[in-house]
Order: sequence, then C-alpha cells, then structure tokens
Amino acid sequence: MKKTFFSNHRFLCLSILFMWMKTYAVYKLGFDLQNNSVLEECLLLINPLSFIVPLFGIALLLTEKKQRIFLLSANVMLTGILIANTVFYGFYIDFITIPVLFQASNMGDMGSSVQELFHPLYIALFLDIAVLFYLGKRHKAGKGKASTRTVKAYAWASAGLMLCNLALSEAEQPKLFKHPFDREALVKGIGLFHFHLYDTISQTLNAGAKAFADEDSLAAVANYTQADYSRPSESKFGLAKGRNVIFVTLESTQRFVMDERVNGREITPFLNKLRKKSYDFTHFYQQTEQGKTSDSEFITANSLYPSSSGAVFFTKSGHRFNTMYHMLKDRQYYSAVLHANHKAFWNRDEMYGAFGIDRFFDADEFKVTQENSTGWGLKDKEFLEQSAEKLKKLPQPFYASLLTLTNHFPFEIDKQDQLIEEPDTSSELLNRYVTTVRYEDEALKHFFKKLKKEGLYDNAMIVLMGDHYGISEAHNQGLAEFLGKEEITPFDTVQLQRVPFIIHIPGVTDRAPETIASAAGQVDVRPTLLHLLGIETKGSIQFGNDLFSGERTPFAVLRNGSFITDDHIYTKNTCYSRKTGEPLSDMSACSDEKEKAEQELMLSDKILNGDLLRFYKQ
Ligand code: GP9
Ligand code: MN
Repeated sequence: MKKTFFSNHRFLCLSILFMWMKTYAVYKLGFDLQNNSVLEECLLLINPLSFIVPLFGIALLLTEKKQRIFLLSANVMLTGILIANTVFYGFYIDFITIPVLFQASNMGDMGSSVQELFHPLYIALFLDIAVLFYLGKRHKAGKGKASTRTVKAYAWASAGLMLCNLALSEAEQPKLFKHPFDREALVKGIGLFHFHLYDTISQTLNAGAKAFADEDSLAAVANYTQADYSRPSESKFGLAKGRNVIFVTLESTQRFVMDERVNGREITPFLNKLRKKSYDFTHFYQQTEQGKTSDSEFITANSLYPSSSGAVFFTKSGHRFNTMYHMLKDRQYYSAVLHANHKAFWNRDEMYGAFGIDRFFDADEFKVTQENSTGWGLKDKEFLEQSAEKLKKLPQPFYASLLTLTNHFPFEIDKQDQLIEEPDTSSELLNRYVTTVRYEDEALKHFFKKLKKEGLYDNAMIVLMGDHYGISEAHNQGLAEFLGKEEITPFDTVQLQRVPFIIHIPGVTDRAPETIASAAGQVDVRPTLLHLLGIETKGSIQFGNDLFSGERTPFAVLRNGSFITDDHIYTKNTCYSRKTGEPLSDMSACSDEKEKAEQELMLSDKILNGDLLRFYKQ
C-alpha cells in the first residue's frame, strides 16, 4: 500500500519530505531551542510533519497538475515563513507574531539590520523547489485524482499525527496552552507553523474578549490587586512631595555595564558615582516584550504587564487607561514627554493622549542637524541639553519623561564621541555597545550639570531607568567572554535582564543613600514614585508594589513567565537557587511563586484584552 501511495503520489511525498527536512534544519541551525530530554528532541523532529502532512494533503483533492501548483506554492510560503522567522530570531531571539507584522513599519532597527542578519545560505532553502520543479517538468502530470479511499486513509493518518503531536507536547509541558506567552515552549511542542496558527486564533479571540467584558470582570482583578497592595513606608512617604520629577529612560541600558570595566576604565563612571548618592536598586528587572521602549513606558505608567505579543501602543491604543499621569494631574502636576523621534513613531502621539500626558515634545521641537545627530537621531548630549531648556519653561510641579536614543541598536558612534576603547569580544555589537553606553553616561553627567545651572536640580526628583536589554541572547558568546564566564546559562540570561533603576533626590538621598538588592521590576515604579511624592495609590489597579514598603514580598515576573524572588529564579522550567545559580532538584521550591506569577500575567492580560479599565471608577 505504502509503495503504491509513493509511486502514485511521488510529487506529494517528496514535497513533504523536503519541507520536513528544511523545517528541522532551520529548527537546529536558525533557532537556539534548548532541548533537555529525548522526548523534546523527538517532538522537534515530528512536529513539522503534523502540520505539513495535513496541509499538503489538500493536494489529494486536486487534479495532478493543480496538485503541483498547490504544493509548490505552499512550499514557497512555508519557506518564506521559515526565513522570516530566522531573520527575526537572529536579532530578537523570538518568533514573529501577528501584531508584530502589523507594526513592521516601525521595525526600524530590524530594517537596518536585515542585511546584516540575512544569510546567503537561506537561498539554499529554495533548492528543493528547483528540484521539484525539474521533476515536474520531466514527468508530465496526469489528469487523475486520488481515490476516495486514499483520501480517507490519508486524512486519518494526518489526524493521528496531529493528535500524537498534541499528546506528546502536553506530556512534555503540561498546561502548554495556558502559557501562550512562552513562545519557545510552543514552538518546541507544537512546531513553528502550528504556533503561527495558534497565534492567529488567539489574537482573534483576544479581540473578541472586549465585547464580552463587563464590570464584574474588573472586580475579579481588583480583588487580587487590592489584596496585594503594600502600604508605603512611613519614613519614605512624601519624601519628595511637590518636587518636579525628571524621569530619564536609558535606551537599551542593562545593569551589567555598571559593574564592568574595559582596560581598567569604568563604562559608566557618572552612574557609578551617582548611585552612591541615591536609592540604587541593584536587582531591578525589565519586564518588556515585543513593544520594547514603548512597553517600558506602558508598564511604568500603568503598573500593568505589557502584552505577550505585539506592542500595547499599537494593539490597544483605543483602550481606556488609568495611568500615573492621570493620578498626577489630579494633584495639579503637569506632565510632558520629550523624545527626539517623530511623534507618530510607535503610535506615541495617540497613546500619550490616552495616557493623559499634557505635552509631547517630539523631533520637530528639537534643533536637529546633521552635526548633532547620529544613528537614530539627535545625540543624547544635545537632546538632554535642549530638553533642560524646555523643562525650564514648563508649569511646575511637573513630571517629565525623557527618552534617550543614542544607545540604540546598532550602537554606532562618531569617533569624537568615543570615550572608551572597544572591548575585544567576538561580538562586534557588544564591543560597540560599550562605547555608546559610555557616551550616554557622559551625556547624563552633562545633563546634571545643566540642571544645576538652570536651577532645576535642587527641587527635583531625578529617576533613571533602563528600558530593556540591548544585547540579546544571540550574543551570548561575546557576553560570556566579556563577563569572564564559561557560558551564559538560562539563569544568567535572567540576571542580564536587570536594568539600572536609580532615584536621586537632591538634599535627601545624597545624605542617606541606600542600596536595595531585593527583586523588583518596572511594574513597581509607579507606586514607588507616587508614594515618594506623597500620592496614595491604594485602590488603584496595579500589579506593582512600593519598593520601600515593609509589607512587600520581593518579586519580579518577566513577560515570558520567568520570575525572580529573593531566594529563587525560575526560568525555562527550572527552579534555581538565586544565591548559587544552581538548579534545584526540588521544583516545588518555586511552585507557590510560579502560581502567583501566572496569575498576575493572566489577570493583567484580562485587563488589556477586555479593555477593563473603562469600568474603573475611583
Ligand atoms: C525610538 C525609541 C526606541 O523612538 O522608541 O525604540 P525601541 O528601543 O523600542 O526599538
Ligand atoms: Mn528602547
């Protein structure tokens, strides 16, 4: 029977075989999927088949000539998906999702790097199509169709394959579909193509969630966040009352640079001095996902988690929010964002309106010339200097958020701005990154001087925060060399998600600086800052906690479900001791916190997908 099927449907069988081989090759060479067991490896091998076999089987319903057209087209399409994901993965260590496709115009950083990431070997993925085409030319297609019996048998075999794949994935990773944010686990389980199908369906369902949401849906979330509320510390509450807030987002700046040197020279000499006169959070984690900087803005303004796929700034721009800016406005604060990029970029103009931000100074309001620009636009030093001039004119008290730009991928810098030698690792990107971070640090030093000169310093609370990683896992080899480690383990990868978070209150923190090593994340920024300003957050919907509160349990959840407590780090299905970095044989050490992490992400998603804050009444 098998032999007959092959000889009758040679074109179909070869198409399946080639597509299967290509997909598996991309899994192994294009992605870095960590497999811990034989079962996982088997899954990876068979999961392409559970998609390709049923899809290509549609050909059996067609005449032989149409079959070939269908199979070749499907092959080209799936190969395109493989290549697009490989290029995307090369930079983001992630898979493409539907919302990301819709923000393609914003993938400026991708755009500039596609050339760098596109490998000529990808062309080889089309070789089989040429072979099939040639075979098709040599053997003329007949007019016949497959018999009903064959179609039925094929359909049963396909269904069996799919069920077998599903059962094995569930056995390997229970509750796989309850963690849609863990894209790597999904690809490893059900395969890349099924993952895209699943993503499409869940995006559609999410869109529907809004229609069915009501006030009760919000009440369930409010019960959780209110029970989780931490009362502010008496000594810190109102410590910066009435001050202007100058919040500077440090583009792509990770914490590790603050502890490192190149040829004995500090990478961030200014930050290193500043932190000794500030509240310095050494275990503060970024919680962004595909929305990058915009996600960090979203998290800090809302104290919610971002979407697991796509950028909230795009996918939820029509929704209602109750942001920190709204709360500040109620206390007569004026709010502004300053960013030397165009206002429509990342849909900021629209989102800032929904956030209740009073004023947005975008690129058009800065003096941008060829001389004072590099890579992504206005250099940080000039940007911060011009921003200080604008701050001077704002109504007070104000909350101003400044977004820096020079330390952005691909981390290029003019010779005259290079203040430190490049390290000598195998990652050129990392080597350049060190120089742009060093420049950013110098720009900050200059900015502080300018604030003092303009009389803006003494009455301010200045906050510095890194938005997201700059160096992805694609550069683990270079990172290991730079950090003097043998390899970067998943534990290290989580630790590398730490970003600077420094609160500097002149006249206060310089007299009594503090170093806080408890696990914290970007969701905690809002209650922490508002309490310092003497603004209560009790009753608001938020997942963060005041970092100075004695009632808070140290905890940070990353958007992919990994989490950090003071004792443990959980990532990739493994519970590590935070002290030793060693995996614990007893996973139950992490189980309570795992439940909390999942619950927070799930409830936060409910708010976002259901647009629940439209039901919020204070
Ligand atoms: C550009 C800024 C940086 O406006 O948002 O972009 P990102 O870091 O999100 O790629
Ligand atoms: Mn950024």
